[in-house]
Amino acid sequence: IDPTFKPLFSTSTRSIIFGMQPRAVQGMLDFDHVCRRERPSVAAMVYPFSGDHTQKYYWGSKEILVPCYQRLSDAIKAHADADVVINFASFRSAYATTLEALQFHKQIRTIAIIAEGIPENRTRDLIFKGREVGVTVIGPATVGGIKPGCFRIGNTGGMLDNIMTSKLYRAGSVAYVSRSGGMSNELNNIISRTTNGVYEGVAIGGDRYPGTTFIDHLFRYQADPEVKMLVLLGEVGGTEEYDICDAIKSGKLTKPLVAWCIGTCASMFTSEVQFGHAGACANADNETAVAKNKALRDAGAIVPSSFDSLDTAIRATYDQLKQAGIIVPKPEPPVPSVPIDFAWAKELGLIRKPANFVSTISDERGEELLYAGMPISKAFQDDIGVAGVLSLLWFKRLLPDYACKFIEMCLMVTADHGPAVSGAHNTIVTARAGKDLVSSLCSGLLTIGDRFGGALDEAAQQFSEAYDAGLTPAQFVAKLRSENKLIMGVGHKVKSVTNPDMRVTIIRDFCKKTFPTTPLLNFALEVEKLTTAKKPNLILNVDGCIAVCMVDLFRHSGAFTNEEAREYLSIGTLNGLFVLGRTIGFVGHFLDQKRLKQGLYRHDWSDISTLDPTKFPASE
Ligand code: Q5B
Repeated sequence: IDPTFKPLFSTSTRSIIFGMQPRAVQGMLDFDHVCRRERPSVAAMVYPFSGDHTQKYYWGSKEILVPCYQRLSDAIKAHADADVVINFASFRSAYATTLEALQFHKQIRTIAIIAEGIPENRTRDLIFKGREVGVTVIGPATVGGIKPGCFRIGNTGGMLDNIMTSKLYRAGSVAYVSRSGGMSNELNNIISRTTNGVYEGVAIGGDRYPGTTFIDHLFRYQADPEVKMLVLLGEVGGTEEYDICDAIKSGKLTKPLVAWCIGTCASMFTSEVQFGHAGACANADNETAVAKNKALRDAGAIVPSSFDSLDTAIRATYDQLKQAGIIVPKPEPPVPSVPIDFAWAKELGLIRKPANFVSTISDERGEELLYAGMPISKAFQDDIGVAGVLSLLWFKRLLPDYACKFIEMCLMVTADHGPAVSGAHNTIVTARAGKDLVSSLCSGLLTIGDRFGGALDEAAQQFSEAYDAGLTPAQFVAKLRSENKLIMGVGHKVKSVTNPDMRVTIIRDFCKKTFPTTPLLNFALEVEKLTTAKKPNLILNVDGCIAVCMVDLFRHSGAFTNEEAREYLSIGTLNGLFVLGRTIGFVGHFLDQKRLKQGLYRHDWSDISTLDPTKFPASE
């Protein structure tokens, strides 16, 4: 037993994560939680492309803030208890960032480099410099490593369900080395099924020149009194395994070692095979998996006849150590509770929760945007136009062609009515006050109401109630007059019998021609005859005409039930047509004013009658 031995990782190990890797950080914190660590293993993150800030993560079911620094040096200085750097930098910048981390070798004992594809000369330089200053470099091209119950490097061990299944939340007695994350997961699984579990596992990385080699870690395990047996999962390529043979033969490695090098199938190929890892290719006979397995067996390692019997060999070795009293399994701790992310639990069908929002008109969650169930590509294939889209999003159904045409015409005729109307005027004044498009547009839109452009819904109500009640046009006019109410949808400031509104003519004639029937429009036109007889400007105006035609559409197109027709009138649908149409004009007025570089508008005094209240009291 080496009294100076200090494990690389413990329950208090803290790390600094280089790179924006929120999933890996959360994975480490989740691992900490199931290991019942007192403090998070992630002390800080470093991300050069944003200023210093904090990020929110889960700690169990609570939330915590993890600091994120722009500079690695700042993170290391601010977190003196962190002695591990997990470097997620890309293959382009991993060399430079690892060099920087190595400068802090008085504090940083371990650096894990995750990136694949770092040029070999650079890696060798890092290995040399790491050894010079006594820093353990794990990787590159690795997932890292894991010490159950203590510390997890990045994504090692996979998702939390895998961690739980392989019981990596508490320590066993078996330590392993492998090349990669996939091989490590395989060992986590095998060891958890055949022994009292993993004590520690490191994946040294798939490159030809790993920062630390199999033997470096096996020597660590040899020195660690808690490790009772060793497992090696090597592969074709490289000669690292021969160092292990030498160590066994020289008595430096005495703990039982179960070993297997994968890639024995390479001999079945007529030419040399490059397997998935950069280093997984035999450049000489002694680099083949077959040769290395034989050498390991000859040296005294326990080498099964094939990978398929690796588990049997591990189990047999473990059982012997147990029988000999070298391994005394500890009582199994209770399985820790695992908080599951809401989204994941929902996907698994484990939870349900009433939604706060219900939406039935569009859905962008799938591969393609849907408008009321219609894929956007179909909307274009079928050329449904803007009015078709409106009918899907407002009424959740595609209306017949004539109805879509009618809606499109409504948008066209209401698009603008010159700069003098109240809404356009306000848009223009707002634009000239230097405001932006949305503010200027809103200023105009907020002008829409009972008197200006917003009479459609009430007009539809008034006319349909009278018609449904069986009133004659004259009775309707008299009734509203007796109630001192204006007839909504009737009257115009400039249009009149002698100066007819072409917009109304267009809409009226189209509906009469194409709609199945237009009883409410007919009724409104009879009303118009009476009102214009009193005053020529009391015409059925654009609001009124669109409103009554829309009621005829709701009631007689066959696309709506009676109940739906009633509902659309009662919830205030029709003003939407004017709002939508006139938005086109208001945006136009905004752009016009900006193009003309019009300055701040100030109303002329001559156009304001300013009265002195002391001379002209309101009461007079
Ligand atoms: N009288 C539109 O009024 C206007 C009467 C009425 C019975 C009526 C007025 C009105 C109902 C609301 C409505 C939409 C304010 C209009 C639009 C879009 C626009 C705008 C644009 C565009 C016009 C004079 C006399 C009085 C009143 C009586 C008036 N309206 N009686 N029912 N509806 N209509 N709004 O000309 O006896 O003299 O006291 O409120 O449908 O906004 O182009 O500008 O595209 O942008 O100022 O087309 O009709 O008339 O209010 O001085 O009244 O007529 O009781 O009678 P005027 P007032 P008396 S379309």
